[in-house]
Amino acid sequence: MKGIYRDGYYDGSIELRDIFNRRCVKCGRGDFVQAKTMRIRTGIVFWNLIFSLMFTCVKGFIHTCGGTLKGRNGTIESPGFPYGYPNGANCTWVIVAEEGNRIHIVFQSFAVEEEYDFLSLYDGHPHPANFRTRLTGFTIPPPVTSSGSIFSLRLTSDFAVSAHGFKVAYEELRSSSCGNPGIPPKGILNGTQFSLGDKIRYRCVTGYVLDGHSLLTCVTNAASVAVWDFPVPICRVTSPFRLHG
Ligand SMILES: [Ca+2]
Repeated sequence: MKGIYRDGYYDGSIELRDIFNRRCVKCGRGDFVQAKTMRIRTGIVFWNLIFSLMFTCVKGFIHTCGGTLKGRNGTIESPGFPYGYPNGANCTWVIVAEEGNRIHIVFQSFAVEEEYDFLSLYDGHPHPANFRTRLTGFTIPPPVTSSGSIFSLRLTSDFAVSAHGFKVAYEELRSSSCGNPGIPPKGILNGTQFSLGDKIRYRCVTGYVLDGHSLLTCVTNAASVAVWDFPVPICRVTSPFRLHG
């Protein structure tokens, strides 16, 4: 509150000086000092009132939710899903896996007001140092795997306009599992086993071509953790020039 008060007072002073420069060039010095004192007092009361109201409104406006989740797998839904999350949401979910395991999340639904509401992902506890990415809009994001045994999600929404929200499935990954890497838009995945040595294959629906490796193998990296040897490919629309050429 101290900072807000100071800012409010500072703005008031600037305004007074501005008014004096523009309108009171011909005022007597005594009148000006008296007027200035009165206006400063009025300004302090005014800004105090405005910022007190703002603080009260903002405090009452925030909708907190979320929690800590443990267990080998489960789902998380935004509050009110799929009928819309509340305005002023500030919800944090922290998923805690067994030591040595990772957490793999797969989005089943995603719709938040683009560029005004966000779902932030943290590779660990929800601290800025662990920030991984910020999601917004209406496209289902690809699956995400944590690097450690803790993963956090934070939903924040502004004061107006909602959307369906999100639903995400999470599961613990043992060090010998790569996890389901997901299916890109217009893609088809062949393969249901995602552990060390398993292979999966991608292709695209008619009219689209694969960009990337079609065959992925679950291998061990330098840290003895199971990972896919290549990133998930994407499907690009077939070039019209190639179709007609
Ligand atoms: Ca919103």
